[in-house]
Amino acid sequence: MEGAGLVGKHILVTGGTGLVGRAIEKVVADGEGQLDEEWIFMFSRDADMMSTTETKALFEKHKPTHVIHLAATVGGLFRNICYNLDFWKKHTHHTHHMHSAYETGVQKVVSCLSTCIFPDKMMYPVDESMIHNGPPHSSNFGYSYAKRMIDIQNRGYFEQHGCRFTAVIPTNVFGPHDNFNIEDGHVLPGLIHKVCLAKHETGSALTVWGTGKPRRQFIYSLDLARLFLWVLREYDEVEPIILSVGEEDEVSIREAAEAILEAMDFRGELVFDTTKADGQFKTASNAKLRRYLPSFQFTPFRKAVKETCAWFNTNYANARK
Ligand code: GFB
Repeated sequence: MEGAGLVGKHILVTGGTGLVGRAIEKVVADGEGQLDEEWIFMFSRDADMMSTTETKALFEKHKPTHVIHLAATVGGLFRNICYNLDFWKKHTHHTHHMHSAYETGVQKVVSCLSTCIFPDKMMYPVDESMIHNGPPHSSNFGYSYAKRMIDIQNRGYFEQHGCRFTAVIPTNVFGPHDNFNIEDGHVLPGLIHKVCLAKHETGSALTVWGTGKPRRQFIYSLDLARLFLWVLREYDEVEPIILSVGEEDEVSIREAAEAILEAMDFRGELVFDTTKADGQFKTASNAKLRRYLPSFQFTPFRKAVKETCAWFNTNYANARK
């Protein structure tokens, strides 16, 4: 949103066309942007954020005062298992934005981590103080170790240069514009796509990978987007913050699959393929978030699943899948 003569913040959103970037764009367009903010949503074709030269040129071109860094290579459990080395390599090069931000005097950078970076076999729930307390789950060690280094750099840029760079740690995000690819994507979009295909085959079942027992704190991308705006404007710590629904709202993979069956009006049976991995335990505490925002309202899970299924049905032809 640009108000004549009022623009004070130039906010660059890298990875602006992904799941979270699109959600931020929507909440800003729906009225949550402020008059003194100009938002720039970057396409991946605008710059390769793994290149120092291209990142520097991007910052020189847009001269942002604030940055939300979402550009990343992401995938569900099964993609992480297959490509740990690639995830590590890509994400260790995904920190050039911080140096360019420092060099060009950016006032604030918010980078995006994920709860899967927490050490495996911890006391649950995990909280922000535990990120570096032990090795991550073996399924995604590449992504996890690389992402942890963003937190190290945030602390370093603050201590050596006084920069206000921070990071958020969302739990499992889902919503419109997700990657609905069955092999590579996360569980909810993957199952939604599978149901969509199964609906066209009579007598077909929905195959859920693993036992269905792991539990996840799913966060709707539009809720996360609203929290990103709050972090950008008001959260002043360099220490990261977990952005999640409460532990009481954690659901099992079986319950998540049932919510999709209901939303897609699919009557087929649920079948569990227990030859496939279950992944990690990662129940996270949102106590810190609640201390700041005690009355923030999350969209009820089933409502958010319904909206996501409706979006996928409507946008099937062009959805990432
Ligand atoms: O979303 P997801 O792939 O990632 O969920 P994680 C995996 C869980 O869902 C496991 C079960 O318990 C799977 O056994 N599952 C059931 C399925 N059916 C399916 C299906 O069709 N597709 C998928 N993908 N899973 C990721 C990390 O962990 O969390 C990433 O690996 C990332 O790095 C993400 O950070 C947030 O929640 O297990």
